[in-house]
Amino acid sequence: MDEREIIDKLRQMRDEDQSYTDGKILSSVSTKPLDVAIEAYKIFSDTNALDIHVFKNVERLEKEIIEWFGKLLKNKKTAGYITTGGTEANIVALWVAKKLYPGRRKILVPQSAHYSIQRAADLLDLRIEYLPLDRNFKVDISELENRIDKDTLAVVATAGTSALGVVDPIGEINKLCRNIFFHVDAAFGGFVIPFLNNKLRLDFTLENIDSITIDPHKMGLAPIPSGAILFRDESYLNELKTSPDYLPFQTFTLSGSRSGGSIAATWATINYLGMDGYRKIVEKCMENTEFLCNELKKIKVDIVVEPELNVMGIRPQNMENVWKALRDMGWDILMDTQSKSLRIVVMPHVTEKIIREFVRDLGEVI
Ligand code: 0PR
Repeated sequence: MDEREIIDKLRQMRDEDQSYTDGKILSSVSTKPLDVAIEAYKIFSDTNALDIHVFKNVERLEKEIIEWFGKLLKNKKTAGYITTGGTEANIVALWVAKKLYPGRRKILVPQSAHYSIQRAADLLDLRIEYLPLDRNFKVDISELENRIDKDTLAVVATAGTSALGVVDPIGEINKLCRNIFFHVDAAFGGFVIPFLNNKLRLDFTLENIDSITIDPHKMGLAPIPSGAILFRDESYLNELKTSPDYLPFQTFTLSGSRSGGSIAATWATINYLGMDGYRKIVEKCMENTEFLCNELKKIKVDIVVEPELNVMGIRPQNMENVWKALRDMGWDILMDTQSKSLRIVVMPHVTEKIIREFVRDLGEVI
């Protein structure tokens, strides 16, 4: 095939699938990346972040991203790296936990946690105890307190659950986690909570938080793949250091080769938007979430819990049939069997106009 044929073929295939700009993608946690990020990716597409002796500037860009997160999380000592996403970040967090507390095996995990935690436990031979949720779908804090014992290695909380966008009570959990590893999976909420002007808190001033997962490729709006694992300081990463015989440097990442393109694209996105840019985007998404809630109330569709972030679960009657009919109309929407609800993520591409169209279609279907 020649170049033209290849590009035409791929263009046609891409166009057959949905795009964020046609607006019907309501369940995805990703969105269309910025042009500047795509350009940044191209410039660094031939680089490998593992080869820091060759690509010193990739290391520098990554360091600047981590420093930026340090500002976001109010801790200059923040250390970490860019992963392939939330799954890798969660695995790495629990891997470090295991190194820090050898001999302990139990991890306490809310039932609402992302399935990557279970995979991490499986890989690391840890024993998960699932914690029940309260009526707001947050972890039952008294149950958590009762279950902590000498074998407890780590506690996991989620800041923006995958199904409902619920934020576990991080501040209260923080108080219970002295001498226990405390990991917060803020894969989704990490780029939302710091920009809300309310009482939700997510930063290292909560003194027992050891690590936080935040994904630039979700509400950070960076292209996939880009996740981040962020630790309180450098000492955590030292637990993972290894010196392969043939490499002139030490490495601590779980993946070997890593895309320098992803790092450049993430750097471009955070620098283009800046803290103020993210604040404006989050404000708009929250405004649209509220608008959607109000429109849903008008057609008497139940909302599972009042959304704290730009994610919500809805429970129309005859949910499964409604879901199928919406899908037939081209709406991408996911059904969560645990909370028995349909998930809507109000990403930046889900505009007020799209919300009106969606609610009109939903009303018709009902
Ligand atoms: N932690 C949380 C809280 C998550 O929601 C996710 C992703 C992860 C970790 C894992 O992140 P990676 O996928 O980057 O490894 N969960 C997404 C979600 O449940 C996955 C997804 C993506 C689901 C697109 C649907 C979809 O359309 O929202």
